[in-house]
Amino acid sequence: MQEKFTREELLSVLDAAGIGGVTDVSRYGSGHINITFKVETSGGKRYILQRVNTDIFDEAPLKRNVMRVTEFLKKKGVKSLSVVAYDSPWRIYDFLEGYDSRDIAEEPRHAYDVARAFAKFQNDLADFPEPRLDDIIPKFHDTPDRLRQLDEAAKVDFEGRLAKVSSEMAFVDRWRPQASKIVDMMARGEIPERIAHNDTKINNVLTAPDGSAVVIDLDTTMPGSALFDFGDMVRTSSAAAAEDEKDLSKVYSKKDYFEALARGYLEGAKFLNDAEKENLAFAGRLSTFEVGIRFLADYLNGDKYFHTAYPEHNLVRARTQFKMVESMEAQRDEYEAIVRSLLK
Ligand code: ADP
Ligand code: GN1
Ligand code: MG
Repeated sequence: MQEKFTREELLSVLDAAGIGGVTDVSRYGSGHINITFKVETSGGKRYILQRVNTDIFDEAPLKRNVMRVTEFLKKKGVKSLSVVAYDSPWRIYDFLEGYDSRDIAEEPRHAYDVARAFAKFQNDLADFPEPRLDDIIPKFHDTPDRLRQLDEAAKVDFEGRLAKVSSEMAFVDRWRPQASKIVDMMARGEIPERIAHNDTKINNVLTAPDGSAVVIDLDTTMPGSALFDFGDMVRTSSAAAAEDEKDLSKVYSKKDYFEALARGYLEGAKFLNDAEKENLAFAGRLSTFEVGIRFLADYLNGDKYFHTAYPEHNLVRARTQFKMVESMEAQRDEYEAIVRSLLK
């Protein structure tokens, strides 16, 4: 996908949306998928300008879903992304002022706020009207299918990278038997399909010091499972280090942050059934494993999906994910006990 745009191109997109007096347009945030800019104007009003990743997203259904979700939330009086213009593949949102975006939780309170925000988001969308939202990326959280994609990528073996990942592939093989648990439970009807966010990483929610929060990055809001939403919160909001930390001794899942997440989520998500509640801690491990195999597959494919800053970036990310899974496995009994005690 085209990554570089001239100032003139960006200004003409803004101009077409009636935005003038632009004093600065610069790359912003650390999302891995779209190209995001912060726009400053002379009047002080700020915007987010985004170039949607059309290699990944089908533009028409994406726009339809995002417009439907934002309009539905607006009618309910729920603060959400406010769309200023959407002329695919470009879109402009009001800059959400007064909130912080972070890649890592710095105190348990941040994890608690994230979990409350996503639980509320799922509640707010529980009565979303027909027709069903489009499956923007089919099989997005189908972990066995993600394994199949990894096996395909191993055959691509871009620049002989497979030889460098034998210990990671061995880790994947040890984990394979557990990979289908959530999709199997969904197929059996034990876990319901819900409108989920599907990408609940910590930088997809903006929080304010008073605990208020706004859920953003609505591109994957579609039918899914509450468990993958909780799982990805554990992956990112209990992590002691960044997703791409090279020093694995710094990478682990923090128990007090997990406790804050589970508490916040269970306080907000009163709709969960028993099967969902029983699998919350497992979902943390599985979601983290799933993102790990996606990074590894992208590495073996030659870095075609996630934005990367250097050649080994996806491999570094895969390693941190697998280290996080190991850390959660080492604390498995404690994490299960935390959830049980919160449910009493
Ligand atoms: P990607 O799909 O690439 O992850 P996001 O929609 O998550 O893109 O945007 C990337 C980052 O930009 C977010 O993590 C957040 O920090 C920032 N951001 C996005 N939308 C807004 C907004 N309306 N106001 C303030 N910051 C925003
Ligand atoms: C991507 O778009 P972003 O950076 O918020 C990805 C998620 C991954 C995440 C890993 C549409 O999220 O699924 O879990 O990277 N989004 C998409 O950091 O694939
Ligand atoms: Mg994002």
